[in-house]
Amino acid sequence: MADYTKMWQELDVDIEKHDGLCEVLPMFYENIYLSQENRPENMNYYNFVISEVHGLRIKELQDSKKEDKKVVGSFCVFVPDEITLALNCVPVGICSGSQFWVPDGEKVMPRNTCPLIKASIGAKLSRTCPYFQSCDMVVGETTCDGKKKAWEILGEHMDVHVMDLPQMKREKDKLHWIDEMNTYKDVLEEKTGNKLSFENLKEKTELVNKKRKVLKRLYDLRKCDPVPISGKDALLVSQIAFYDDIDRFIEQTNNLCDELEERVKKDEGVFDKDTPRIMITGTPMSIPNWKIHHIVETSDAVVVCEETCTGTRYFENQVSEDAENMDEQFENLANRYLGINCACFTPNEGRVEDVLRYVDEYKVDAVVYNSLQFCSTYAIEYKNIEKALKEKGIPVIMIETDYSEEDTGQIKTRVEALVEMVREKKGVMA
Ligand code: BJ8
Repeated sequence: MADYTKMWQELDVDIEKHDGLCEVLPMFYENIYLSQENRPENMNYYNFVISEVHGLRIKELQDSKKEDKKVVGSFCVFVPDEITLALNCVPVGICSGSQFWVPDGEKVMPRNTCPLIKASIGAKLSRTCPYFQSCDMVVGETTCDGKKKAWEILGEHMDVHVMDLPQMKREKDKLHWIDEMNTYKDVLEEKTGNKLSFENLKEKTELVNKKRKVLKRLYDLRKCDPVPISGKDALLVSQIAFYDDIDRFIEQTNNLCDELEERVKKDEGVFDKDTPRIMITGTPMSIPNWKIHHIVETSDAVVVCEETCTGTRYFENQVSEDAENMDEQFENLANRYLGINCACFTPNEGRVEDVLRYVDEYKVDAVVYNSLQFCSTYAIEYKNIEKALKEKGIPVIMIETDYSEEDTGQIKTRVEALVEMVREKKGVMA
């Protein structure tokens, strides 16, 4: 790997501390990912992306800055990439999935805060995330209390714009979200000196739709039995979608899907036919949070779908491309984004419907409800989802966890019991 020390120094990365992070990731990745058998060949691209996660991609971001592009970080799937891209900026989803950053987050936030939030703040304060260091600004949102307060802390260290996401989905909330997207556009126009045009927004809307389409294509292939790709690999692809170059990502993921289609034709899978099929629902899993998938897939089961923001919520529903002026484009954006069923909304019946639909579509045998610790909205929604699943005869367990490895053994025991129950029900021997 090339030596990127000079680039990191220029980004004011804490080199010594960052070395500590870089030391553990390759081994962690090797144990979890490279140990898998019969992986699709095209996963080599994503292996490469991970091996260069703080190198080549960061260099690309610096190169785009030289071309007068701004790098805009975000933490939530509600921030409209279409507008960011159309104003000649590069959107990146910010790292927030490692325990490495949690202690630094805890220096300024209470311990009983969601690990995703503590890790994001810790990544910035410790100056060990070159993505954060590359950002010209970050966009927060008012999705939960912890995040709202985190932006105030982050704002002391960098340029932060906060979008006020409504928490209901009435007509007036839609108008408010259109207004918020317009404000975001104004802020970016001011920052970049560029002007949003109908043509640019149309082009980038089509582009982001293409990204959604390829992710949907990947997920549709996971509906097959035997499943042609592991849940861990599919999760990795989704995670990388948040920060990779969009054109390249679309091309590479289409290549992967071509290969998976061939596998399906040959009835070839990564797990045996009839392996218990698990859906994970709940809070997002950002890189390198592969904990639950790894536990499930080392317990004789396979993850076939994630109803999360690093899963279906990221790519379901296209933005309508049918617009004659910018007002209509913004309305189309609002219609698509407000179709996302995050637990921050009330009511949020759409999520129950989504979960039940995916159970059928992905032929799910059991569900693992995964909630990051201290995320009350997702924890509270468990009861509704549990009730609906039980009525359908689908077993479900709730796991509340963080990024540490302390509870791995306990979680594994519970997952194994769930898998065993499914095996008995299906009459499949381990
Ligand atoms: S659209 S799920 S990405 S807000 S930070 S709410 S885990 S306590 S992430 Fe999210 Fe957007 Fe919704 Fe998706 Fe809970 Fe933690 Fe808050 Fe979180």
